[in-house]
Amino acid sequence: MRFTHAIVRPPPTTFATGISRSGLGPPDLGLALEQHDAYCRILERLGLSLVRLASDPELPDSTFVEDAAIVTSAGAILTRPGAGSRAGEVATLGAALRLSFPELEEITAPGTVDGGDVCQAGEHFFIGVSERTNSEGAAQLARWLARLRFSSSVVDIRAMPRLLHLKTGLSWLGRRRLLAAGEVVDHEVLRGWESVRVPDGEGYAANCVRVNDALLLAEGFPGTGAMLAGLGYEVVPVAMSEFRKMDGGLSCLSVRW
Ligand code: CIR
Repeated sequence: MRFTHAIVRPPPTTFATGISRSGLGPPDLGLALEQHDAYCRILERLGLSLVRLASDPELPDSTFVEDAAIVTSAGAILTRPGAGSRAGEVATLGAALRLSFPELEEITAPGTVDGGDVCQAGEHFFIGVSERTNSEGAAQLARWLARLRFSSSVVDIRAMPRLLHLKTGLSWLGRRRLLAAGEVVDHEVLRGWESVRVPDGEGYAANCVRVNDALLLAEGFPGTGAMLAGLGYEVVPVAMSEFRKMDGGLSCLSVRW
C-alpha cells in the first residue's frame, strides 16, 4: 500500500519532562525540533501530505502521535493509551483524523492500547500485549480489525523488558518479510514469515518504517543499514538521537495512511 498522508506533531517545550527510562539523559529541544523538521521533510519528499498538529506543552509525549491512533486504508480507531499522562493526546488526533475518517472508532475502558504495539504487515496485524497495551485492549482491536477483514495475532512482550512496545523490536519490510530484534525473532507468532534479525548491539534500528519505495532507518546503525541495502531496500537514514532519549522510535513520530 502506498501512503499519501501523515499526521505529525512537533515536540513541545516540555518534551524533556515526558516518560523516559532510556537513561540517555535529557533531550536537547532545539536539536529535537531540527530532527523533527528533517523527518517531516523526508515524508514530504516521499510524496506524503502532512497534517501538522500544534505542539502542546501540557502533553510532553505528544510528538509520539502513533500511540494515539491506528490508521489503515480501510478505517481508523483512536486508542486509549496505557500511560495516564498521555490520555489527553487522543482528542486532538481524533479531531484531525475525523476529517478523513468520519466513522472513527475508539478503544474503550478497561482496554488500553498504544499504537506502538500495533505492527501492520499487509493484511495482517501483530498486536503486542505490553506494559501499555492490555489483553482487553488487544481483543477490542482484534475484533475491530476483523470487521475490516484484517487478520491479527497477539504477541505478549511483557517478559521482554528491553521492548517498551512491540514495534520497538519489530517492523514490516514489505511482502512476508519482517525486521526483528533478538528478543522477538524466534517468537512462534512469526512462524511462516521471513524474519531478518537486527545485528547485535543495534536493537534500536529494529523500529524502521517502510514509506512507499523507501525504508526509513535510524541513523548510526551501519550493520543494519548495510544489511537492508544488501537486500535491495532504498535506505533513508533519519537522525533520531533526541527522540531515542525519550524512548521514541522512528515509527511513532507519524501516523500514516
Ligand atoms: C512514552 O514512554 O510513552 C514516550 N516517552 C515514548 C513513546 C514512544 N512511542 C513509540 O515508540 N510508539
